[in-house]
Amino acid sequence: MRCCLKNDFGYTGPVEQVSAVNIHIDVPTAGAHPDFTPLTEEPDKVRVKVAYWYLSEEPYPHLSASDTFEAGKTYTVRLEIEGNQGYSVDTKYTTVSINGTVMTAGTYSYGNNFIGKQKSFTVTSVLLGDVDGDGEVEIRDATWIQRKIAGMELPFVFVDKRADVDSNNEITIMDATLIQRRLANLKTPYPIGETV
Ligand SMILES: [Ca+2]
Ligand SMILES: [Ca+2]
Repeated sequence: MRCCLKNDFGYTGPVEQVSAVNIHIDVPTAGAHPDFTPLTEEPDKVRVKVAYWYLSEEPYPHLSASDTFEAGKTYTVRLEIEGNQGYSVDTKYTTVSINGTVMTAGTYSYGNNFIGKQKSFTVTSVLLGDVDGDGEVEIRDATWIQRKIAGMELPFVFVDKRADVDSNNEITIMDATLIQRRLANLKTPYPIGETV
């Protein structure tokens, strides 16, 4: 849809109303740093910035890029979405999704070609190697990784953080092997069976 709005940059040509903005931001996990560089699927149309991250409890301290998330705490990110030249965003006609979920709430600010959205995340701790999340590390957990790699359906939500035993951000056969080694009482350099 095109109209002739004047946007914030003094641009008076045709302006396309952006109907959907899809944002991807790293979900906070214990020990990880806040993501200050969210990605958008519409980089030609909009820019997305993190205004700030804060801990959602008094006195609501802001986080810096070097801070790490703690398990059991809730954190909130505030995002700013602005249209590039020739494009406009508005809460009236722009749908904002974060990590695939449409944000029906969380609008904290809006204006001429500007939307502010916030989203809270609670950081949960996990037992490293407990792939199925039943509270124990067993040989079955190694099997689940093998099945996952083989592309098979699993009867639970696969959480990478539980299964990525060597923390290389990939789920590989090595992660399954490390669990097997640990269960055979062989030493591994990773805290398998511990809360991370
Ligand atoms: Ca398990
Ligand atoms: Ca891994």
